[in-house]
Amino acid sequence: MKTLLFVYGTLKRDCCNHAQLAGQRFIGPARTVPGYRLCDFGSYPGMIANPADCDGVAGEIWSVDATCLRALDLFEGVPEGLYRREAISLRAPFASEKIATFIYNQSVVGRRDIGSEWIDG
Ligand code: PCA
Repeated sequence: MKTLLFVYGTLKRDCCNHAQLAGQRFIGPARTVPGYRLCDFGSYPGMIANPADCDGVAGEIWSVDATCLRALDLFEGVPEGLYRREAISLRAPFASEKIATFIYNQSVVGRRDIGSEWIDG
Protein backbone atom coordinates (compact mmCIF):
# COMPACT_ATOMS: atom_id res chain seq x y z
CA MET A 1 0.00 0.00 0.00
CA LYS A 2 1.19 3.52 -0.84
CA THR A 3 0.80 6.62 1.29
CA LEU A 4 1.09 10.21 0.13
CA LEU A 5 3.54 11.98 2.43
CA PHE A 6 4.24 15.72 2.63
CA VAL A 7 7.90 16.41 3.45
CA TYR A 8 9.13 19.93 4.27
CA GLY A 9 12.58 19.51 5.81
CA THR A 10 15.65 17.34 5.51
CA LEU A 11 13.77 14.68 3.53
CA LYS A 12 13.28 17.01 0.53
CA ARG A 13 15.28 16.63 -2.67
CA ASP A 14 18.69 18.28 -2.25
CA CYS A 15 18.47 17.98 1.53
CA CYS A 16 20.66 15.89 3.80
CA ASN A 17 18.27 13.04 4.62
CA HIS A 18 16.75 12.67 1.19
CA ALA A 19 18.31 9.18 0.83
CA GLN A 20 15.60 7.99 3.24
CA LEU A 21 13.18 8.34 0.29
CA ALA A 22 15.31 6.24 -2.08
CA GLY A 23 13.13 4.23 -4.44
CA GLN A 24 9.97 6.21 -3.63
CA ARG A 25 7.99 8.29 -6.12
CA PHE A 26 8.10 12.09 -6.28
CA ILE A 27 4.62 13.47 -6.96
CA GLY A 28 5.25 17.22 -6.94
CA PRO A 29 5.82 20.41 -4.98
CA ALA A 30 3.11 21.27 -2.47
CA ARG A 31 2.18 23.72 0.26
CA THR A 32 0.11 23.41 3.40
CA VAL A 33 -2.92 25.54 4.03
CA PRO A 34 -2.21 28.58 6.24
CA GLY A 35 -1.75 27.83 9.92
CA TYR A 36 1.64 26.07 9.94
CA ARG A 37 5.17 27.40 10.58
CA LEU A 38 8.66 25.99 10.85
CA CYS A 39 10.89 26.20 13.91
CA ASP A 40 14.67 25.90 13.77
CA PHE A 41 16.36 22.98 15.48
CA GLY A 42 19.76 23.63 13.95
CA SER A 43 20.23 20.80 11.49
CA TYR A 44 16.54 20.19 10.94
CA PRO A 45 13.18 21.99 11.14
CA GLY A 46 10.02 21.16 13.02
CA MET A 47 6.60 22.09 11.68
CA ILE A 48 3.98 23.15 14.18
CA ALA A 49 0.44 24.49 13.96
CA ASN A 50 0.30 28.27 14.41
CA PRO A 51 -3.12 29.87 13.99
CA ALA A 52 -1.54 33.29 13.34
CA ASP A 53 0.27 32.08 10.23
CA CYS A 54 -0.99 33.26 6.82
CA ASP A 55 1.44 31.50 4.48
CA GLY A 56 1.64 27.80 5.23
CA VAL A 57 4.76 25.68 4.68
CA ALA A 58 6.34 24.69 1.37
CA GLY A 59 7.40 21.11 0.66
CA GLU A 60 7.05 18.10 -1.58
CA ILE A 61 4.62 15.22 -1.93
CA TRP A 62 6.02 11.71 -2.19
CA SER A 63 4.22 8.43 -2.64
CA VAL A 64 5.89 6.04 -0.18
CA ASP A 65 5.44 2.33 0.39
CA ALA A 66 4.58 0.82 3.77
CA THR A 67 8.15 -0.34 4.45
CA CYS A 68 9.54 3.13 3.81
CA LEU A 69 6.84 4.77 5.94
CA ARG A 70 7.64 2.49 8.87
CA ALA A 71 11.34 3.27 8.50
CA LEU A 72 10.60 7.00 8.33
CA ASP A 73 8.57 6.85 11.54
CA LEU A 74 11.63 5.40 13.29
CA PHE A 75 14.01 7.81 11.57
CA GLU A 76 11.95 10.85 12.62
CA GLY A 77 11.63 9.66 16.22
CA VAL A 78 7.89 9.04 16.21
CA PRO A 79 8.08 6.26 18.84
CA GLU A 80 10.01 8.62 21.17
CA GLY A 81 7.55 11.45 20.57
CA LEU A 82 9.89 13.81 18.70
CA TYR A 83 7.45 14.04 15.81
CA ARG A 84 3.99 12.62 15.34
CA ARG A 85 2.68 11.55 11.95
CA GLU A 86 -0.57 13.35 11.27
CA ALA A 87 -2.80 14.00 8.25
CA ILE A 88 -3.17 17.70 7.41
CA SER A 89 -4.72 19.83 4.67
CA LEU A 90 -2.66 21.07 1.74
CA ARG A 91 -3.46 23.59 -0.96
CA ALA A 92 -4.48 22.72 -4.50
CA PRO A 93 -3.82 20.46 -6.31
CA PHE A 94 -3.75 18.32 -3.16
CA ALA A 95 -6.67 19.98 -1.37
CA SER A 96 -9.18 17.16 -1.73
CA GLU A 97 -7.71 14.82 0.87
CA LYS A 98 -5.68 15.06 4.04
CA ILE A 99 -2.01 14.16 3.57
CA ALA A 100 0.35 12.60 6.10
CA THR A 101 3.26 14.63 7.44
CA PHE A 102 5.58 14.78 10.45
CA ILE A 103 4.42 17.43 12.93
CA TYR A 104 6.93 18.44 15.59
CA ASN A 105 5.71 17.04 18.89
CA GLN A 106 7.94 18.67 21.52
CA SER A 107 8.19 22.15 23.01
CA VAL A 108 9.32 24.94 20.67
CA VAL A 109 9.81 27.48 23.48
CA GLY A 110 12.85 29.63 22.71
CA ARG A 111 13.24 28.23 19.19
CA ARG A 112 13.59 30.53 16.22
CA ASP A 113 10.64 30.76 13.84
CA ILE A 114 11.95 30.19 10.31
CA GLY A 115 8.69 30.73 8.51
CA SER A 116 7.58 28.78 5.48
CA GLU A 117 10.57 27.12 3.90
CA TRP A 118 13.50 24.96 4.98
CA ILE A 119 16.76 25.23 3.08
CA ASP A 120 19.55 22.85 4.11
CA GLY A 121 22.53 24.85 5.30
N1 PCA B 1 12.35 15.67 8.23
C1 PCA B 1 10.94 15.58 7.97
C2 PCA B 1 10.33 16.33 9.09
C3 PCA B 1 11.35 17.35 9.44
C4 PCA B 1 12.60 16.85 8.86
O1 PCA B 1 13.67 17.40 8.84
C5 PCA B 1 10.62 16.21 6.65
O2 PCA B 1 11.53 16.52 5.87
O3 PCA B 1 9.43 16.42 6.37
